[in-house]
Amino acid sequence: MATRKSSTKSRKPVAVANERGKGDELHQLAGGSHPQLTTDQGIPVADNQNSLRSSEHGPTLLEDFILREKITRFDHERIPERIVHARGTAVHGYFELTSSLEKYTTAKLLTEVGEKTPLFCRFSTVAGGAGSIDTPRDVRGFAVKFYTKQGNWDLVGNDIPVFFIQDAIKFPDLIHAVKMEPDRGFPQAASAHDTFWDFVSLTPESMHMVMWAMSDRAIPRSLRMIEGFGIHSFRLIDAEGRSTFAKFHWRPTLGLQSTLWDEAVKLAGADPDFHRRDMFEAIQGGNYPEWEFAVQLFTEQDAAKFAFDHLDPTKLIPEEVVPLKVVGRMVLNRWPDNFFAETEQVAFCPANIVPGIDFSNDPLLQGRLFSYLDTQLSRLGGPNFHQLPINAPKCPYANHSRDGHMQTTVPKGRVAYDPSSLEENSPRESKIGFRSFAAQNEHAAKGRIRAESFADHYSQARLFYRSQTEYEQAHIASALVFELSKVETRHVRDAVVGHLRNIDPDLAGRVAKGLGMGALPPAPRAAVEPIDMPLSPALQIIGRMKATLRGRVVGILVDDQSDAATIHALRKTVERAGATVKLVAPRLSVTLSDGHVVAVDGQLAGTPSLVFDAVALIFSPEAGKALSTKAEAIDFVRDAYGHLKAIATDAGGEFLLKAGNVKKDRGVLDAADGKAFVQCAQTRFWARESKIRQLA
Ligand code: HDE
Repeated sequence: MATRKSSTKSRKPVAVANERGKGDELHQLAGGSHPQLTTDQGIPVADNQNSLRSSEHGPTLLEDFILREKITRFDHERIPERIVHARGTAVHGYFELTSSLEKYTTAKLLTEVGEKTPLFCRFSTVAGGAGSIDTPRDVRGFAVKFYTKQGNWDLVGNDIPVFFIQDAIKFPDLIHAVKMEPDRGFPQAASAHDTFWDFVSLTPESMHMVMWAMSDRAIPRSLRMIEGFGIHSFRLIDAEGRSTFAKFHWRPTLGLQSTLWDEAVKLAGADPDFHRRDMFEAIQGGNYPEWEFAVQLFTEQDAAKFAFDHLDPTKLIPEEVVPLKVVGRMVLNRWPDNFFAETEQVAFCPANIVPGIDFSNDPLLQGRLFSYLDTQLSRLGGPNFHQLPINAPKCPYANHSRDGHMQTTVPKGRVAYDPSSLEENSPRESKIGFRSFAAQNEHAAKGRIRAESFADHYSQARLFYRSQTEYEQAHIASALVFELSKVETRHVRDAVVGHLRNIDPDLAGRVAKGLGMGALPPAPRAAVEPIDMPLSPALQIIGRMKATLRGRVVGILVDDQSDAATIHALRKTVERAGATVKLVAPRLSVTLSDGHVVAVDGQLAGTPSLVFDAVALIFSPEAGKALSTKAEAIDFVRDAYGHLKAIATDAGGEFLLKAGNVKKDRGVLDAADGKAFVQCAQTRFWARESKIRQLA
């Protein structure tokens, strides 16, 4: 294998290779001490600039094994992308247990307080391809591979606690419906099209998840500000083999935060890698994101009293019914060295569990237990992908499986079977090994069955909608109007609005009005009459935002002669609050009022206010006047205002406020009062929105 070292010191400019350039000449020019460049067979390469040709103007020779090897390797650089969750961002970190669950489980990572378990966490969107944008309206995958002492545990969850379907057999249909339509190949990474809404309108079990997908949960501000859920009920198994059901939750210490739809749409153009870059910068800057790990624990008897079936993955257990018990934390603190080797080649699988944890009979989970290994066999090219460093357990592992594509170890000895007596060190089963919970089988007829207890499709959709703040309800209604306005087929729009009538008549009315429908379409007959459950404010985002600026980014727009003292003071106050400051200017360097030439972080046209959580405008009156005629400067302030962000300004900035038609409110304040600005920047000015935007 070729080894590569990057030397960062004293790099001299590399000469451009001319047609006669030789590798060793270039090597000398580049300086430093570099390992010998070789082929994959270890053969030293003398010229990596020119292919072997029969003469100066003659054809290239087939004999050029160096060229052929290099191009062949290049041709095969891509592996099939994931059929879902193709676009992902992953980080290394650790899990630390803070409270033991030994009463419930023998899984060591959940019983040894203070123990740090290394892990790899991959966040993803679901519908788009690997190169798609980071900010579509979509569910986010939240997959964690814990490298425990008892083998790998993969908790492969999402940022939404329920799912669209109840049975794995519907997954290919759901995904075919949401992905690009097969005849036209669009839209990419978007649910706003006919086939998705056609499918969900004919699948009422999806209605609860549809509410979540239309809410601001589906357009997060940062991957550091999303929750994670294992969704399904799992079992914890104690030393006596007794089982307690568990739902797993991740809660971000930065609090929840989302973007507005208009912001998400514009971010897609301003920075298609917005979430990946945000995570990268946070990790590189030492601002390690953290999540609490919590469980909801309940018994079979508790479950019998719920108003729903906990094995139905379209249902959640409200925190108000079964509280969350925080037992640990996850810290992400190391960016992968190589995107392909780690983020792309990592293979998560819900079937990877450790002794002390077991599955439930959730029919969606049961299907998933098959799918992941199956898809990974073809995505990673054979059965030995567990040997890749990112997938391999960090505890010893040994068995009698052998051979296959890409066997990278060299097994020794004659025994590859069990039982055997020929070798003393052949792996054997052990008492502490994995045991399944001895669940009693129901003595019932086999069949393609959907349990009666799965039939209520609307009560929890109603619970979700009605538990939101008025602002979030307006966003859900507006998202539905946006999505359905892109649906060309009338009867599909009608069918969806019909379902909304069963969820909440007010919501149905708002959406129908937004779509310009005359009379409301008929509501379908519900298999089970929906009930009004006690509201669950824990389902909101606004209610779960934290009054903090920690981990956020504030943009200060400046120009030549901007007041250095104001910028300095503002920066200090904002940084003290745990946020990052970035300077933006029409050019990459400006001369401030104190004569200092400052290199800024972003050029105005390429750094809109979308990428910040709050902004400040600090200009001389002359610069303010000049900028107030420039579209990119006007957009900067208008978008910040339109996205309900705090804006601090000095006298020069007032010109731009005027040009952006910004009406003063509590969120528009004097840059001299840094403390007040920091206070305001911790939230968004929700009440502003209905004054400036058409909402459903
Ligand atoms: Fe997945 N899912 N899924 N899924 N899923 C995959 O596995 C599948 C479901 C989730 O970062 C695939 O290696 C079926 C629910 C995440 O690499 C595939 C069903 C939840 C990731 C697959 C579901 C998830 C995947 C594609 C219905 C939340 C990305 C590539 C029964 C609890 C993991 C791969 C990563 C990936 C199948 C439903 C989460 C095809 C059949 C519900 C986070 O195997």
